[in-house]
Amino acid sequence: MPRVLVLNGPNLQRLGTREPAIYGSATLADVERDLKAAAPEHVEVELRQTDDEATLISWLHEAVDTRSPVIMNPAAFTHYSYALRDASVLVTEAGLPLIEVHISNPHRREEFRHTSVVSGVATGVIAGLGVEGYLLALRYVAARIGSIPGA
Ligand code: CA2
Repeated sequence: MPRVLVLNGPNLQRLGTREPAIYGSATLADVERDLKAAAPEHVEVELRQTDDEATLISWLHEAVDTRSPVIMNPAAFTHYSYALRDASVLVTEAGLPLIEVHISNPHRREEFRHTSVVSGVATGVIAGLGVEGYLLALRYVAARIGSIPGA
């Protein structure tokens, strides 16, 4: 069964516990539940979170090796991790979609958040639509999963 990896970067396990004006009140467990409920029967969704850059990179390598499309909120790594960007290129160059998701709109926030080193190599970017962005990304990926060789 094709599997979509939903990868989340540092501090996102705290979602729903503080800064609700920016990130809303849903937790990552809520996001996981909603994604699994929204996924078509033939599509598996696996949500993961890590605070560790190396682990996030290894999950992108795993996505390449297992032909898994990726939805990723790289959190603060977005703004400076060239290693994450390089690993993201491996995903998209393998012909797999990688959708970058941000719950908030980084462009409305501090200057340092205006740069994403991932966006330039992502398939697409969804930002500022709250946790619904994950669902929109899944809708996009699920609609195309049948035409991704090996997925
Ligand atoms: O808007 C997003 O989804 C971000 O990727 C979230 C990151 C931030 O560094 C990016 O600039 C934009 C922050 C994740 C921290 O998540 C928390 C959520 C709620 C409470 C505490 C942390």
